Amino acid sequence: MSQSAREKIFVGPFIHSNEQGELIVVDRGMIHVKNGKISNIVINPNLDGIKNENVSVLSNSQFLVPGFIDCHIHAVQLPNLGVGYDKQLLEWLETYTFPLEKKYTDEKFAEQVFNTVVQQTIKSGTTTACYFASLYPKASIILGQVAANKGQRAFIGKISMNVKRSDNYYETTEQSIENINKFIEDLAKLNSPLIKPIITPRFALSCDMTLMKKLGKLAKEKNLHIQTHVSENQDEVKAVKNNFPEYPSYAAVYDAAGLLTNKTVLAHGIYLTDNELVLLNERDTAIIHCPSSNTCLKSGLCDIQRLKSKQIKIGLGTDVSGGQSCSILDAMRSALQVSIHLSLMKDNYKAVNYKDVFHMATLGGAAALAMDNQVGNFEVGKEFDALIVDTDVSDGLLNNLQSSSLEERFQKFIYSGDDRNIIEVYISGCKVK
Ligand code: XAN
Repeated sequence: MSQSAREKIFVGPFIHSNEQGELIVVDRGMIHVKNGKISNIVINPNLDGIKNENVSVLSNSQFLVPGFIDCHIHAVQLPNLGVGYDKQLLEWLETYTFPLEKKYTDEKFAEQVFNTVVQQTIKSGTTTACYFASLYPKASIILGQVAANKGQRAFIGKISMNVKRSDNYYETTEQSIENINKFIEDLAKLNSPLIKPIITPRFALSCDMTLMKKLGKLAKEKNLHIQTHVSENQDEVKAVKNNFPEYPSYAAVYDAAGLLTNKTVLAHGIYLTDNELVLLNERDTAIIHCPSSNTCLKSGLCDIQRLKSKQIKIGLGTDVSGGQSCSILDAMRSALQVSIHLSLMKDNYKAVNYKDVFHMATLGGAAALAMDNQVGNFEVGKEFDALIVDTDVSDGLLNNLQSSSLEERFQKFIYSGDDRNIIEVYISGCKVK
């Protein structure tokens, strides 16, 4: 790509969050992008002397927002989207999920599914995805290749599980360590600055302490991110207590393995105790809120206001296919509804609002993944990962029957918009939709 193609100026309204979670609404600004990064931001710019060829002026119905960050999505589970919600977690895994995941020894199938996942998530505005990939290293590399080819920023997690199963859907400890090392090596060969490996023990019921400790050590040696699940379902929590009676809590099991770091994201966390939250806060470990999955699998209502009050970093996840949609916009709405349901059940409970869920889907997710110095909002020096939203597309569902302010149109998009309103998607300054 030529130098001028890597230089672009966007002029128009933009909306983003700051570290405090406040919404910043700019009616007219200029964002200058050079080599994928934001090089300058001017509020109420004067365009005199600026070369037209690189300038995109947004129309009255358009505005820019930072790209969405899906902190927890199972790429391999996409074919099960929308089915299997008659069961709860542990039965759901056995009945629907593991049988599907075993099919990824078929590399053609893997490529087909992953092309769809990456395409659909980009279309829905996901500029960074934190993927649970496959138990199989080859399929996991294919996911990395597809994300790199389509220009999505992604963490790729080859799943580790060494607890013996009668269907052979596990690795021995030795295979598991060999496979994860080879996976990390092969993923690096893709040579994409957008793609990173993430250490992915499935959960404490799929891995023994020996494997978890080895994975914790590997993450430390190679300074890698870590992802897993925690306290999603009451039967799961009981089973973990049963399997690891020597540890005081579920979080303590991970801590003993060295898996709780400032680059660890734990999906769900519905049933964490106050002591566990203190531990996570001390380790600067994030919880990823997966409201759609928590509802579909009837896992429970995660109280994110409680997590916030304990200063826990919170990101948002679609958790496909526990969750029924690969759109982070849908996850934002599920988060709003779960919080409203909690407020109906509890006295003096303040539900989160559209600004809070937008923060979780952008800068909050970036902080959860310890990459808020890189992405999440519009700041000079950060990567330009952004969406152009248009609330007046001809085939869209948003009504524009009366004039509304910029923030009202933003609200409409959060509550009632969809991928048709996301007309352009940029990742590291490159247009990918
Ligand atoms: N725990 C899990 N929870 C979930 O929502 N999806 C999964 O695939 C899984 N595995 C362990």
